[in-house]
Amino acid sequence: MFASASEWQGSLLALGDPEFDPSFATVERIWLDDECWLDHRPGWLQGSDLVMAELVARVPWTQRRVPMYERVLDEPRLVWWWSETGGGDEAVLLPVLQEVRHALSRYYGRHFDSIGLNLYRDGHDSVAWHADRVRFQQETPIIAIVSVGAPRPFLMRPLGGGPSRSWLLGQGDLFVMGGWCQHTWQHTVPKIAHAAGPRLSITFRHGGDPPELTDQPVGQPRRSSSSSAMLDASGAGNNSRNVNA
Ligand SMILES: O=C(O)CCC(=O)C(=O)O
Repeated sequence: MFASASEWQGSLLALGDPEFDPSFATVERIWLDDECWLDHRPGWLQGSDLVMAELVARVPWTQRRVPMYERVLDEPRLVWWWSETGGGDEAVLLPVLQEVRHALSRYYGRHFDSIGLNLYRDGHDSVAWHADRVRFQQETPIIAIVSVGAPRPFLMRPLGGGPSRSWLLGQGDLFVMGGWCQHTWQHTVPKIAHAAGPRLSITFRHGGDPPELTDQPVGQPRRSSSSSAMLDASGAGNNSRNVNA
């Protein structure tokens, strides 16, 4: 099993002091439909292999167990979670991740207050189709993911049917889901036959509960009269990249 930083054979080219572009100037906004958007910037976090190696080595990874088909099985990935309001030892996190969190808060106008880590050790590790439970607390949550390590396919599909869309995420890529994504779309990191190496996703959320033990089925999309105002206030309702920057 992949267990220590020394086993991580990242590209030497990607090693170096971690840094990122806090202006988000080169982020591309992709509209999945009228209400759901993504922000994507390949290679946004530089020095990502160093971040990967450090996190793998210092995080006290948790193996959660999930009830499945009348049995209790290991969840197919390792996780760890920190939040501003309690939970997780901040000393474990690298300073650059807190800098990323603050930069995301400034740019998106939301107070990102938690950082969740998912470690996919090899192609057997995965996360099933789901939408984040934070949708039960917020209408238009923004979830930002910085991926490090070997790229893995990340798929999204509309709730209720339709073709899925796929991105390869790893090596410092930034991927942000906003608008109604958590209500009307699902996402997954599927198992693959041959992973080039481990991948770690660093997820930034605001105002939610700790991550759920199991991925829950997506409920009906919710709508309210305040949705437009919320979208506008977050910068999610228009194409401007500079709102709250
Ligand atoms: O690893 C990823 O990119 C996805 C993680 C995810 O879906 C989650 O934390 O809910």
